[in-house]
Amino acid sequence: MIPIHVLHGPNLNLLGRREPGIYGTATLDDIERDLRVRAEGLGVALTIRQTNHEGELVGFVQEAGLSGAGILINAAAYTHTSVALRDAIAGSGAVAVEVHLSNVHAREAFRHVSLIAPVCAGIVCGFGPHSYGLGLEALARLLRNRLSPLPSDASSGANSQD
Ligand code: CA2
Repeated sequence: MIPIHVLHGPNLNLLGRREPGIYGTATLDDIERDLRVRAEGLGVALTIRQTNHEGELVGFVQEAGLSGAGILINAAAYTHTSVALRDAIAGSGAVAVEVHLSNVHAREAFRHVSLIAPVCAGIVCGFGPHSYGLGLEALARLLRNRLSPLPSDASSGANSQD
């Protein structure tokens, strides 16, 4: 099984209960259910965590790195503010994929900047809860390819198996 830690940042515990106009009606439990079904098909072992605290999120990233897991992260507001989180991802050695429910680039200018994007393998945003599923599939593929690269990938350094 491929280990992946799904990390949700601040206020995402309110998902589905407030601001449905922006973030939809799905709750974190709904997202977890969908991810667990997908994970089974992908051969992924999931650990899922949410916190409202920056330091705790940094700790979750460190734990994922130390355990050799990949990271699927919606850092919420810390995406745009946290150098500590960026340093944690960079230092963890983990392959990370950034996800967002909303299309952050279609929103306020301060959401256009992600401090963690440069240390993530890729970003999925704008597809609501489906962003997580897409991110999980992409991350699982990257990690599987890392564990057993196709011969054609050996010299190219490419991530894709397509
Ligand atoms: O679109 C996303 O997934 C965001 O990461 C959500 C963050 C926001 O700061 C990012 O710019 C984009 C906000 C999460 C707050 O979630 C709430 C859910 C329901 C009610 C209130 C907040």
